[in-house]
Amino acid sequence: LGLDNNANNSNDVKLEDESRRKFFGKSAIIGAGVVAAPMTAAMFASSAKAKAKEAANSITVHPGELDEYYGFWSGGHSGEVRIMGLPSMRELMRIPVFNIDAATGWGLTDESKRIKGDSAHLLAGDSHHPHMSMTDGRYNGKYVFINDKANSRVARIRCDIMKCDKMITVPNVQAVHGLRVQKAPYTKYVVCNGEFEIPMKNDGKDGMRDVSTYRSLYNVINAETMEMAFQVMVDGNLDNTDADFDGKYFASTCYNSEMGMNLGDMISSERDHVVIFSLAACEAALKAGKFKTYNGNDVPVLDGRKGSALTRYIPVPKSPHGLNTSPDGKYFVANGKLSPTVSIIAIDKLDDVFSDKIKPRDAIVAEPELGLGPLHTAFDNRGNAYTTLFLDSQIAKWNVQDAIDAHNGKKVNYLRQKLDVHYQPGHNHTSQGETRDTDGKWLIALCKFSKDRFLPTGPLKPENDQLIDISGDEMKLVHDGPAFAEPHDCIIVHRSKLKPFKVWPRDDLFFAETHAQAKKDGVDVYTQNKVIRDGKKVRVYMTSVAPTYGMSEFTVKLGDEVTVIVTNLDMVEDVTHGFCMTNHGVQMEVAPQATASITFTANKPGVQWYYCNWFCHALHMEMRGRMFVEA
Ligand code: CUK
Ligand code: CUA
Repeated sequence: LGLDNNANNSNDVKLEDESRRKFFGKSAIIGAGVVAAPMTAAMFASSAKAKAKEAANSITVHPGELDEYYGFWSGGHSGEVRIMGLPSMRELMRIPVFNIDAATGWGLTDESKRIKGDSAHLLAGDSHHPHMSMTDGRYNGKYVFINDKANSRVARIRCDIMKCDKMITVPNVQAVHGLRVQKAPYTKYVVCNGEFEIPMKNDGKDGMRDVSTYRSLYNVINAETMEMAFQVMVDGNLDNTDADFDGKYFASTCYNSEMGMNLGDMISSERDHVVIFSLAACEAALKAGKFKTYNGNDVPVLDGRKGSALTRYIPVPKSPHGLNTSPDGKYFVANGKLSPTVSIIAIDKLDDVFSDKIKPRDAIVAEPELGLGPLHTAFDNRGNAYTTLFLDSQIAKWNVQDAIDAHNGKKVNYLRQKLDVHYQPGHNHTSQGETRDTDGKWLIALCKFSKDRFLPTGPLKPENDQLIDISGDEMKLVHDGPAFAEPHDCIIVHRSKLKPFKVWPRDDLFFAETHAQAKKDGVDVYTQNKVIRDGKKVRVYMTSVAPTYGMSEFTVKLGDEVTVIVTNLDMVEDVTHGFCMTNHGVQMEVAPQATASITFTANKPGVQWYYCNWFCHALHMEMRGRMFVEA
């Protein structure tokens, strides 16, 4: 969506109003194809500083105090997920998922490679949409799911340990984008969109240039086993998705119903659509065996193309983007992107759409005009919606019922306020806003550009995650938060929903396979320090108690495949040790009561020191030992 990357390419700090005017003067031209609304001076008249002072909600979290909310932020093409504290906006932790991480050893340790499975060799990823499992439309604190657009993967984070514990590569599709969870009665399924169209038989043989063989699939994953449940073939591609609060319907936006292969073709028709999926119809088709399989895997693929009983296609203005369910469970809101509108779909009309009593378009109860480039919408608990306007760099606050009344001819202004944000917001999210517990306190705008908002950091600049107080009648911008590439989406979860462990349970499944290997080797990891030779493979079991490893030296032969298994016996919260083998690119974290292992080839002769790389004790520097590598 980089429609205006070159505007205002200057390090000069300008008066906010002046630089905004320049910026919009240009973007109104570059954003051609969109109806340009003139920006009035009044729209820019706000003084952010004064507004922040009047804010009702305090963002101050004094030293020693804890935040009220956990935020789960996606990390975009950094491949990770971040945990934020709100309202302080302090970054509390990073959860490496689709990337590799030197501090924790994610992607390097045997445990993380097992979790990554068939994609363990991939070092990069692009995480977009973090969403927590729910029970009856409320966060249940169990899992956070996240997609990898770059490598068509979906991962799960266990919220008790705040680590990724499952990962799956979705077959038959390319680029898994929009992701949500089933909200009710509970998260049985994780749903996600296949974005890029590909031939169903994508084997590089004949026909890969024949677009008529290209398809996109809707992907339904069992949340507990993290295995594919089924897929649904659709017409057009798929972008973003969301679920209702009844456990009946899912909805996805499609921006390329043309199946165009270049920009011009993708935006050629005036309308694209929202696909509605009936879960009951899909499950019935699955039960009746009405599916096919492709590419040698056994994932059932249902046919949900136009005319099927599984889906309905609701025409909307071309190239919609975000899809958001209002927390009262009444509406799906499809965000216009190229159209200055959002399309409000009444969920209680969908039964009639499926039984063909009404036409798909008749489910749309309003299409309010909000501004330029609507991408995503969030909701409070007072019937208001907050839509990001990418091109206008604003949040439009509007009232859903008023928009419907206006659509029906009533003289009412549904727009409540437009707030400048800095700049180009993508996703936004309200506190608990995708659940029945939406509380109308905070709104986050994830701005794609920061430009002049922070000290300049060279040509590459951070993004800007802005915190907005929405508790009063007026939105108030209260905090600018620089963020490294690239939070797409976030959720804000009340801290009462989460009960993370303080130390690892010794029988945790995360390292169960490592413990099973130890058992086979006859080693008790909690009491023994032992070297097991198995041909050219050597397994080195050692304990750690600050500030020593249970083993201060071991010997291997040049070329041996060495696995070091460390079990941290420290019980004290936060006394994490590490293991680093110098000269081998080997590093990992071993938190209290955990077992962690890492495998490498001993390809350097002589003395190689290993040491603890997580600061643990006054004698942390002394926590080391020697590996003798015999040539
Ligand atoms: S997408 Cu990035 S701004 Cu992947 Cu949810 Cu809309
Ligand atoms: Cu153990 Cu540092």
